[in-house]
Amino acid sequence: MWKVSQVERSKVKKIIKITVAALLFAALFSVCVMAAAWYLKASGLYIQISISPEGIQLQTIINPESGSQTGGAELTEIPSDAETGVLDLHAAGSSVPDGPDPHPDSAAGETAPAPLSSGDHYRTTYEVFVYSFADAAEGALAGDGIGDLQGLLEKLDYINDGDPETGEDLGCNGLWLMPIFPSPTYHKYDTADYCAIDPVYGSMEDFEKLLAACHERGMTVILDLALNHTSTEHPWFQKALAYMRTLQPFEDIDLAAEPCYSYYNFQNTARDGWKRLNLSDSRDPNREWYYEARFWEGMPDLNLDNEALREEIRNIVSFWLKKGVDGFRLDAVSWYYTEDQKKNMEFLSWLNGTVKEINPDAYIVGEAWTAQDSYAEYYASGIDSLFDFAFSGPDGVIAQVAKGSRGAGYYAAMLAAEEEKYGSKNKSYVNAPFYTNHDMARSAGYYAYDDGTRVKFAEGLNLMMPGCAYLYYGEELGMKGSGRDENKRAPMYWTSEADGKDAPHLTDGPPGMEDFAMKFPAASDQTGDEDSILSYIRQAVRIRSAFPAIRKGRTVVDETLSDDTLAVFAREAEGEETVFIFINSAEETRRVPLDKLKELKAGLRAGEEEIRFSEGILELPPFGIAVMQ
Ligand SMILES: [Ca+2]
Ligand SMILES: [Ca+2]
Repeated sequence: MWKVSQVERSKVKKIIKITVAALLFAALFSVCVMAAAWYLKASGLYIQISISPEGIQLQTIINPESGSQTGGAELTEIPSDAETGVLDLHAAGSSVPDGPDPHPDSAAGETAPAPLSSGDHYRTTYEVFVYSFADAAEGALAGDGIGDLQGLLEKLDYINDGDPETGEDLGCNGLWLMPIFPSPTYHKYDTADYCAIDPVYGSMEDFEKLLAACHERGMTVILDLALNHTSTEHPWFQKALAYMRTLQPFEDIDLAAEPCYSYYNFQNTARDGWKRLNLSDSRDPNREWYYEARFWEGMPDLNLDNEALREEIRNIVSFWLKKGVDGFRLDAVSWYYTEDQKKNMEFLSWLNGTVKEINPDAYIVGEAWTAQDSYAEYYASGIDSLFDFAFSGPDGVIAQVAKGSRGAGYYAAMLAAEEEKYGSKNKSYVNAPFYTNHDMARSAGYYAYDDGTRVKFAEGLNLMMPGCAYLYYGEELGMKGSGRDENKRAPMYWTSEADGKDAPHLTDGPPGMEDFAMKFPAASDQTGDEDSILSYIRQAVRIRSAFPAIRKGRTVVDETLSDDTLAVFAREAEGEETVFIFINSAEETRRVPLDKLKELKAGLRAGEEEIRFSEGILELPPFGIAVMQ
């Protein structure tokens, strides 16, 4: 029998009383919080708590519905501007102007730009992996499934048809060719001869034809130059090995006997990052030899301290510059001297001086895949550009904003902050923004369930950055490719039809590439569809070309209008008309009252809704970008 004592009964009553009181209190508290939130929202104010490495910040945000002019606290320190003062496009409390708007529903208005001078480095450059881009339709190299220079020439109109009035090309005015020199690998980052063309890609004559065709179209051509290492098949390395095989037991190295020995780093003890040499036919079987090879045994690191090697490098850059090449993309500059940034910068300064002495208009962009503060330092070497890794890849600023884990305000604040950072190292630096490259997973895989809106928006963010912006081939289609490197370098998706007119240009892709299906349609199917990713990117490149201030200007954030998901900033460049860029990263339309800007010059619509400017109100749909003046 279960018995309850008096004492226990009173205990139970007490517990019930306390529970009821606690529930009543919790309900009352919730009602108070909801009422407070409703009040703040109604008065146009949100409060957001953000936790960042700088600490916890309380941030007030404009209510997107009410459009109230409450200012937002800045996300990161934005450089102040003594000359122009704080940008303020719409003072709080000012009224909407009267009268009809001259461009009530306009998203066009940009005009065809004049070609740039060869010394103008503020471009839009297309990165091409020749192997996978286009197989020739005619000639000796046609039909082998490997892209070549002739195939690239046949498809050059796709990149730039030389007529700024047409809208059927991408409109890029720069071309970065991934390595085209003879090499035993498909990717060709291990060079066997720096002054020749890999026969799989074509002849020197093919290259000269391509270069001339690019220049006719106002495009510059930069070559990928890997100077951290060569191929083991390079004659320099082979000569060094041949010499070492002649060494008698315990014979000292005679540096004068074979200069190429000093082009590399050899030693007799094993170390991390060094590979053992196979010298089975050596006359000195008592000695083991190791050579520095940081990336892979087929890529021996060069000893860039060697004066004779520097003379060879001078001759190599001179050879290409005299041919008319416009500059170089330098591979792996942070690896030149292992963990020695000072020496890397010394070599870059020397190389920059050497190149500019031959052609002052030549352009150099370096790949230093490091933390932002580290690659920012490299600007002090004097080279024009460094790839802006902080904004790139699946975790960079661009993808974070396109995913929604950060807002457009963060993008603008990061831009202003990095411009200050790079400019403090070299006043004439040219930023090199890019979104993805041949070493990164393609962006179509970054956003689950995306219908293309986020892929477009992200590339729009890339192409609205100042400097020389880079576009990796196939990203304008939303091509897929991730995992192993070969997948990131898949055949350009010209057409899905095996017998279509673009079919002869289809390549087979690198050996070892996995079989996978594309997510978005081929180039032939996206052409003519005004809502396609390709059409969006063609438009973005055109806007970039039409407004020099977008490319050359510095970013000045309007802190009154900007908030977490709305970026409003000016681009100001000397001698160019200032433009104002509006970016909405929110999932709802923003209505921005403006009384100082009169014209919607261009718009990038990632979704279905149009961008409108009417009666002093800019209507910016989700993931929309507007350019105003
Ligand atoms: Ca071919
Ligand atoms: Ca090295």
